[in-house]
Amino acid sequence: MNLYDRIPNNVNLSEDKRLQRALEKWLPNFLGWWHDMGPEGFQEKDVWLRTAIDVGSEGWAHFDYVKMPEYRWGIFLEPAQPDAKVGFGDNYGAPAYQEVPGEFRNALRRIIVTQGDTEPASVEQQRLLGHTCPSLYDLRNLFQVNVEEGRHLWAMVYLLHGYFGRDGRDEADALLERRSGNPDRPRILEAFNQPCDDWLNFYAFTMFTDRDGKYQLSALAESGFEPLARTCKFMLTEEAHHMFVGDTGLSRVVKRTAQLMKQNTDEDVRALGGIPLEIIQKYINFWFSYSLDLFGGEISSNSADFFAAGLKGRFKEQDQYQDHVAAEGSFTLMVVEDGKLVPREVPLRNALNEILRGEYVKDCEKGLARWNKALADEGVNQRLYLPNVRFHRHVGEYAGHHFDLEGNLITTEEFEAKKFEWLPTIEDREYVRSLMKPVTEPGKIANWIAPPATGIKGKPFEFEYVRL
Ligand code: BYC
Repeated sequence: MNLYDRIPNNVNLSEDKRLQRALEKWLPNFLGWWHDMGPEGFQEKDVWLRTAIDVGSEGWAHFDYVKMPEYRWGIFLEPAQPDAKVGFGDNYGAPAYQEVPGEFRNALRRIIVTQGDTEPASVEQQRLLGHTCPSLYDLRNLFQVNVEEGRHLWAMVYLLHGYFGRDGRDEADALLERRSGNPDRPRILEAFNQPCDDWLNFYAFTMFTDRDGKYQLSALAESGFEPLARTCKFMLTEEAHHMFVGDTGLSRVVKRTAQLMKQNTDEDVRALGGIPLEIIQKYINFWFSYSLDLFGGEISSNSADFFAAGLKGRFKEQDQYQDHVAAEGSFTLMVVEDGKLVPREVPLRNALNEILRGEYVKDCEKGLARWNKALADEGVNQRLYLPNVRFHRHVGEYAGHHFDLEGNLITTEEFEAKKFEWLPTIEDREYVRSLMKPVTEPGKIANWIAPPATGIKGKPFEFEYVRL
């Protein structure tokens, strides 16, 4: 563990001078990007942050006040497994790849670049949120998420520099050049070009979009390219907190709305400064559907190729499956043919995006159950739900068609007539934004959200998580 190197790492960076020099050259570019595109207005403030210092399950993180630009972004991989094997696909059982196999080079680089691109993108999307935080606790959580996305970028850049030579270095540079939402040089995946400019968006993003991260990273943690697998395994440790922020954040908004609904049953919670359940539902519809797109097409030869090559597995490939070759078998999904939804059987390997998406949906449903419990606990009868997976899709079989919230195929006219009931309107967004007034006194909380059940790492909610 080289914790006090310029780039903290557990990969013996100081023994690989070429790589060390390359990464040290990239470091000031990263800091320049962080300065320009990281959280605006808080760079000089002390934030009570968790920093990764090890990879063990116990005591891997250290908590203290840090100014974000001084955060120790490090490169941490889970320890190598002796005799690691390719765990699935056509090369199942062969020794794991320690170097990039020539025939898979492009595919692997593309996966790593796509993963890497999401990390700075999310920081860019969230860069103005600090100005409207509902509490110091939430402000700190935002910054925690941001610095760790920065570290996840480092993780992918390490792989690009360490294993892909010249074109890897070029790709690492390009990761700092694309910009979320910029029409000329957008981020690669569409969810990462959507604005995330209020805290309801932030919680929905960390609930739904970060959760795609969990599933993609889990699939890559199975990879036969061992450096990628080891990197992703450790990234997943940090990712859990990001989803916690989203899940509990939405739960707290729902709880507060329910409390306000009870205060005055006849009245729209708007009159009391709350966020109506209808608007929360529209934000769920929006971010859930965009996040579903992140799994790629339902029928995908890319996913079949990635699996065959042993690069990207299924969720919990080793624990959940017996047959790791999956060369036979099929999967039935609904497709649109001649204006109708009909079942189609496709080879299992071509349906792996859809299978991963299915795991993700099950996980999201648990979040919905928690929020609905918050409603029930407050004695409110209304419930929140996930729209059908076909609703509002831009990638895959359902893109180019319209579906209602139950997944029925509808016409463009029918969709246009209903979309304001299903997705956030400009007025909804403006209303939510109008509530976003910063609350920065320790222990205080904005009116539209309930306080958290507990603070962070044993500290109370009243703790001064950010010194302003
Ligand atoms: N947007 O065979 P297809 C995270 C493209 S989030 C735009 O259907 P494939 C995080 C695709 O590139 C996790 N384009 O899909 C969260 C292909 O292009 P070509 C990020 C898209 O390739 C919050 C074509 O459509 N990690 O970590 O099997 C904060 C056909 O592709 C999209 C990863 O994504 C889209 N949504 O799967 C911070 C893992 N979807 O070949 C971080 C790495 C597809 O026609 N990425 N296309 O030019 C992958 O494994 C795959 O690239 C995807 C797509 C799962 C994204």
